[in-house]
Amino acid sequence: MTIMRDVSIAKSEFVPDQKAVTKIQTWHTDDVLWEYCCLPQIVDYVECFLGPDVLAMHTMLINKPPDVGKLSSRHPMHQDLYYFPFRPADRIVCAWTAMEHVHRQNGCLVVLPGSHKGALLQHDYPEWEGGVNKMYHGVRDYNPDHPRIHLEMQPGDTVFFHPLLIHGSGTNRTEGFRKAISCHYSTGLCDFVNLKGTVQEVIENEVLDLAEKNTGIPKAQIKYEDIWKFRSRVVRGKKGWEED
Ligand SMILES: O=C(O)CCC(=O)C(=O)O
Repeated sequence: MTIMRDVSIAKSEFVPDQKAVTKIQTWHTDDVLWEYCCLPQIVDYVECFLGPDVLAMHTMLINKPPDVGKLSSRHPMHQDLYYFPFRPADRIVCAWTAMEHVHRQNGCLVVLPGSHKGALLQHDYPEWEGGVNKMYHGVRDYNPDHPRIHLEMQPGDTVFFHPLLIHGSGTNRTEGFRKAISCHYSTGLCDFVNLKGTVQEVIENEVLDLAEKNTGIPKAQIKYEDIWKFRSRVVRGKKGWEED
C-alpha cells in the first residue's frame, strides 16, 4: 500500500499527520477494500468494455483534504494512460465512485469530453506557486477553450472513463475531506510495452527512482512492467502472463 500526503499540509507543523493523507494506493491485497473492485454493479459494466478477462491494475482511495489556501488540493488535468505500460488503451477503463456528495465546492472531477479520441500527450509537473503533489503530472498543452464538464455526483454514483480522457479535479474549498474510491481495470490479455523514447519515459523514471528508494534495489534491476504486474489482481477470468 502507498500512502500519499498533500504537499502543503504534510509540511505544516500545525496539522496532525493523518489529516495530510490525500490518497491510499495499491490496496488490492486488503480484503475489505478489495470488495469494491469486485462489485457486480461495477464489474458487469467493466466486462462490457474489456471482455471476460478482467484485471484490477490500479487501486486508489482518494481523500482530497480541505485546501489550506495553497491550491495544492487540485489535481492537474491529465490522462491516466500516461502512467500505464500496458495496452491496448481501448481495453482499459477506470471506475471512479463518489463516497459522498461530490460537487464543485469540494473539488469534483472535471473532464474534457471527447478528448479520449486524441493522442497520449506530453505531461510535466505544473508550475503552481503553492506546490504540486508528488506524481501529479499534468498535460503540458491542451486547449483551454475545450468545453469542460464538472461531474457532480451523489454517494455511490460511479463514472466509467477511458484512459486517454483528459481529466482532473478542483480545489476543495470546504472543511471536509472529499472521498472517492477508484479502480483501473484492464483486459487480462493486455500487452506490456517498452516506454523508452516515449512521452511516458519521464514518469517511468520517477517511479523507478521511488522504487529504488523504498526497496534499496538498484533501479536498473527493476522493470517498470513488473511494478504494474505486482499491483494487479484477477477480478474475473484470467491473466495473460505467467506469475514469476
Ligand atoms: O479524485 C480526484 O481528485 C482525481 C483523481 C485522479 O484523476 C487520479 O488520481 O488520477
